[in-house]
Amino acid sequence: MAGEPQADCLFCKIVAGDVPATLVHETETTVAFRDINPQAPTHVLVIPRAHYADAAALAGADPAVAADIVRAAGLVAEQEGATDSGYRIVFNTGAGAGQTVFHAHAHVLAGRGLNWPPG
Ligand code: DGP
Repeated sequence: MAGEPQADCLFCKIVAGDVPATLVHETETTVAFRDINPQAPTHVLVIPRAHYADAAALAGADPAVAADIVRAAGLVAEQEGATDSGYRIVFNTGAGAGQTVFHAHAHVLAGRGLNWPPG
């Protein structure tokens, strides 16, 4: 069923506490933890507790939780001291765009210059 935990999903296992992660922020609907392969001094992933394959699927099924993700990303950036310097929120969507984990997640990147356009 939509939103239900998936046995083979890495991020569902992190939500359940079955795979360790460095948590930096939690709400009733979201969990944020440090990326295992950081691409910037701050690189945090914000995910919904519920399982959706990507951000668009999440927003279609539960727009309030999609908004919770963006709100949590902003709070993480504030916690990391990145509000004034700026930060980037990225949702890689689809394998062709670099998505490798098919549980919706926002990357929060900060702490260095962020070029545009991205690679
Ligand atoms: P994406 O490529 O957009 O699907 O991002 C997936 C991210 O997940 C990638 O930047 C690396 C991160 N990642 C993969 N496995 C783990 C893990 O076991 N723990 C943590 N903390 N991050 C992981």
